Amino acid sequence: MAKEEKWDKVVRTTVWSAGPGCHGGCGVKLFVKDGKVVKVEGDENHPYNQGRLCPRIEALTQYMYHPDRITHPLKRVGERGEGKWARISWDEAYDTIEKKLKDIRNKYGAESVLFCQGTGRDIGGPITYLMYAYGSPNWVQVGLAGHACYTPRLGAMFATQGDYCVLDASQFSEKRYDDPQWTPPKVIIIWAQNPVTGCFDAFYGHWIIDCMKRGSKLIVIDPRATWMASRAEVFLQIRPGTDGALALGMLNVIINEGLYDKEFVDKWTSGFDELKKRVQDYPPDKVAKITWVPKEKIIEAARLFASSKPAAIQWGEPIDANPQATVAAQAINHIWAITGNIDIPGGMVIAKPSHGITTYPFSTRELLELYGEEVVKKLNEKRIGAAQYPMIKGFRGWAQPDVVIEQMESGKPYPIKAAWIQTSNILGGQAADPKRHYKALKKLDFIVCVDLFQNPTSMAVADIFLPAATFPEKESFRTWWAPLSVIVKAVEVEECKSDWEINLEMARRLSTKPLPYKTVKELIDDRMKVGGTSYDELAKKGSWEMPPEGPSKPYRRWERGLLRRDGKPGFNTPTGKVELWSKRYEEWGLDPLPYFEEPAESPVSTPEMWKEYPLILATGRRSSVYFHSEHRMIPCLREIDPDPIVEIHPQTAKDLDIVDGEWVYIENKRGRVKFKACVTPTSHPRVVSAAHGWWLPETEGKEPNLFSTWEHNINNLTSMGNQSHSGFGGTNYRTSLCRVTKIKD
Ligand SMILES: Nc1nc2c(c(=O)[nH]1)N[C@H]1C(S)=C(S)[C@@H](COP(=O)(O)OP(=O)(O)OC[C@H]3O[C@@H](n4cnc5c(=O)[nH]c(N)nc54)[C@H](O)[C@@H]3O)O[C@H]1N2
Ligand SMILES: Nc1nc2c(c(=O)[nH]1)N[C@H]1C(S)=C(S)[C@@H](COP(=O)(O)OP(=O)(O)OC[C@H]3O[C@@H](n4cnc5c(=O)[nH]c(N)nc54)[C@H](O)[C@@H]3O)O[C@H]1N2
Ligand SMILES: [Mo]
Repeated sequence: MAKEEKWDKVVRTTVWSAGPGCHGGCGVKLFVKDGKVVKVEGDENHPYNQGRLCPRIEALTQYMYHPDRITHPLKRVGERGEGKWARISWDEAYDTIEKKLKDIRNKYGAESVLFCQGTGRDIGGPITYLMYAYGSPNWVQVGLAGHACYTPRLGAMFATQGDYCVLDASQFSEKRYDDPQWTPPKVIIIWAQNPVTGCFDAFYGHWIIDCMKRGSKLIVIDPRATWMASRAEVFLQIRPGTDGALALGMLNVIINEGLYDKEFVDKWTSGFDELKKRVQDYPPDKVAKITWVPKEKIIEAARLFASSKPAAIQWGEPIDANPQATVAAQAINHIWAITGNIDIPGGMVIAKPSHGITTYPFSTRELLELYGEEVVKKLNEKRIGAAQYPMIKGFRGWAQPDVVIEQMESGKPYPIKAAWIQTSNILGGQAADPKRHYKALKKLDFIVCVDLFQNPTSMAVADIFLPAATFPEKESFRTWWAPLSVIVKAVEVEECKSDWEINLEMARRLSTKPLPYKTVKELIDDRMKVGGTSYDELAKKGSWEMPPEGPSKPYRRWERGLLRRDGKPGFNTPTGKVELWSKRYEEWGLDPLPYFEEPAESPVSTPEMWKEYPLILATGRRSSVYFHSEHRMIPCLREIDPDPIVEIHPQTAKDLDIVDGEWVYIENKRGRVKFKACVTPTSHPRVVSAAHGWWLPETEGKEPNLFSTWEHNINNLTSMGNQSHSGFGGTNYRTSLCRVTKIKD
C-alpha cells in the first residue's frame, strides 16, 4: 500500500510529559521514518481522548527536532549566568555529579540537597527514586508558594473522605459514554477551571463538552466570562480568592433549605450538626458582599446543584491558590458530600491509582522495605516544613516551598548546599517572587538542571545541564487514574536520555545500599506486578488497559468495603464516615470545620494599598498552545499566542486611556512588567488577568537579560510567604493588587 511506504513503523503510545507537557494521558500513533517521528495522530481506539489531540501535540515534531534543543550534556565553563558552556560526555557528567553530591553528603548530610520538580509530569517516580537512594527527605516544587497546586485539595479530600474524587465523565470505563452503568451529570459546576485549555487532574477538558452534548447543564464560577461561562445556566463572576466564602454560602442555602441528601448524611457522614452551625455565619447576603456575586445567583446556583442528581464539580488550581486553600477545598468537598454525590455514576467518583499501582512508593511500609529506616526517620525529622506544619508531616512527602527558601537564606536549622532541578523552570515560571529565588539559588555550591531547552533558570544557575528525552524517546508508565498506560519508546534523539534512565544511573552511583534494578523496564515491571501485568504486555495491547473490577473501579465502593484497609464498608477516614468535622484537621492543629479568610492583599484586608493599586491581578490563566513557560520557541504555537497578554475590561481600559493591542506596564510595590493589553468584555472591571511563564527564547540568554524574564514574567509582581495555616495553599498568584498604565515613551 502506498500509504504504508511513507513510514517504517507506527507506534501506539501514551502521551505524558515532555512534548505537550501536560497532565493528560492521550493515546497517539507515532509515525516513524528513518529513525525520526514524522507525524503524529490521535489514537481513535484510545478511551481517554478518542482520537482527539491538542495543538501542543500537533506541534510535536517541531518540539522534538528544534534547533535550540539541548541534545548532549553540558558543563558551565564561565561564571554562573555568563552563558558559557562546554559539551561533555555522559560519563564525565555522571562522574562530576557523583563526586560533588558524595562530598556534600559527607560534609553536610544528604538533607542538604534539594530534589526539585515542576508540576506533575512523568517525574514523581524518577525523582523520588533518586532522592530516596541518595538519602534526602527534601523533595519539593521550589517556588510553588504554599504548594498551591493540587496538593491542598488532595490533603483536604484525604482528611474529609479519605480518598480523592473527580467528576465522572465515564473515564473509568472502556466503553465510555456508551457504558449503560454511566449517566451524565445533570449539573456540572466548573469552579475556577478552564477545561477548554488546561486538562487539569488527568482530566481531559473536552469531556465536559461531551457531557454537555449529553445533557449536562453548567454553573460556572470564574472572574472571567470564559467560553464555558457563556454557555452556563448560572455564571457567578466571583472576586478572586473568595471561593471559600462562596462554598460556605452555598452550603448555608443547601442546609437551611433542607436540600441535602438526608439518608446519605445520616448514614455516612459525621459532624453535620457542627457544620450546620458553622454555615449560619455565612448567609447569602453576607457572602454576596465578600464575593461580589449577587445574593440571588448564590441561591440559584445552590438550589440548582442540590436539586439535580447526579451532579459534579470540576475545579481548578485557583482553589489551591486560595488563602486557606485546604479550607476552601474542604468546603467545596462538603457540597458534593452532603448532596450524596460521592462515587455514583455522573457524580464525583473516587479516583485511585490504576490497578493499585503507584509510580513511586507512598506508604511508610513500602519506604521502609525499599530504602530502610534512615530515610523514613529523615522524612519525619528533617523534611523542611514538617516541624512547622503537622499537615505536611502527616500527609505527604513534600517539603514546604516557602520554608525551603527561608532555610536557604538562613542556613537554619541546617544549610542547603545543592539542588537537583528536573522538570522545572523555577525562575521563569514556577516561582512567586523569582528574584528572591534567584538569590537563594545563587548561594548554592552545586546545581544540576535536567531539561530539554535552556531556560532562565538553567541559564542563571546550572553547573551541569543534562538533556532529557521527550515521551516518544522513552520507556515509562502512568497509573494516574485510568487507564493504566505505558509510554513506548519509538525513537532516539542524539544523546538525550529519559528522566528514568538518568535517575536510575545516578541512584546506582549514589545509593547507600545496593539497588535491585539494572534497567528501567525491570523497575517498571516490578512496580506493575501488583496489578498483574507488565510493560511488554501493555505495549503489545496498544499501551493501555482499564482497571479491573475492585478498588480502582467505580461505583459505590464505600458500601462494598473497597475503600478501607480493614475491608469494612465506609470511607477511609478515622471514623469510616465522610468527616464534615474533620478529625484529621483537628489532629493537625487546624480548625476541623471550614471558614473564610480574606487574601493577605485585597480591597478588604489592605484598603490603603487598594487605593494605590486598584485592580486585582489574577495571573496564570492557561493558554492551550503553551504549557506553563514551555513552547515559546515552537513556531506554529507562538504564532497563535505571540505575546504576553493582559486582559482588561473595556471600561477600565477606557478610564486608563488604553486601547486593545497596546503595550502597557503592570506594576505593584514589588515590580513592573511589560504586557500587551487585550481589551475584552469577558473581564471583570476590577480584575485583570495576565498570562504567566513568559520569557523570550529569541532574546539574549546570558545575564542580565536571561531571555527577558525580568521584563515579562508576571511573577515579578507576586510574593512568597503567604502560605495558609496548614502550610498548603495561599499564594497571591491570583490575588495580588496592581495598576496598569500606558507606556508613555
Ligand atoms: N504567576 C503564576 N505562576 C505560576 C502559576 C500561575 O498560575 N501563575 N502556576 C503555578 C503552577 S500551578 C505550577 S504547577 C507551576 C509549574 O511550573 P513548572 O512545572 O516549573 O513549569 P515550566 O515553567 O513549564 O517548567 C518546566 C520545565 O521542565 C522542562 N520539562 C518539560 N518536560 C520535561 C520532562 O519530561 N523532563 C525534563 N527533565 N524536563 C522537562 C521544560 O522544558 C521546562 O523548562 O507554575 C506555577 N507558577
Ligand atoms: N495548556 C495548558 N494546560 C495546562 C497548564 C498549562 O500551562 N497549559 N498547566 C497545568 C497545571 S500545572 C495546572 S495547575 C492546571 C491549571 O488549570 P486551571 O485550574 O484551569 O487554571 P487557570 O487556567 O489558571 O484558571 C482557570 C480559571 O479560573 C479563573 N480564576 C482565576 N482566579 C480565580 C479565583 O480566585 N476563583 C475562581 N473561582 N476562579 C478563578 C481564571 O479566570 C480561569 O478562567 O492546568 C494544567 N493544564
Ligand atoms: Mo499546577
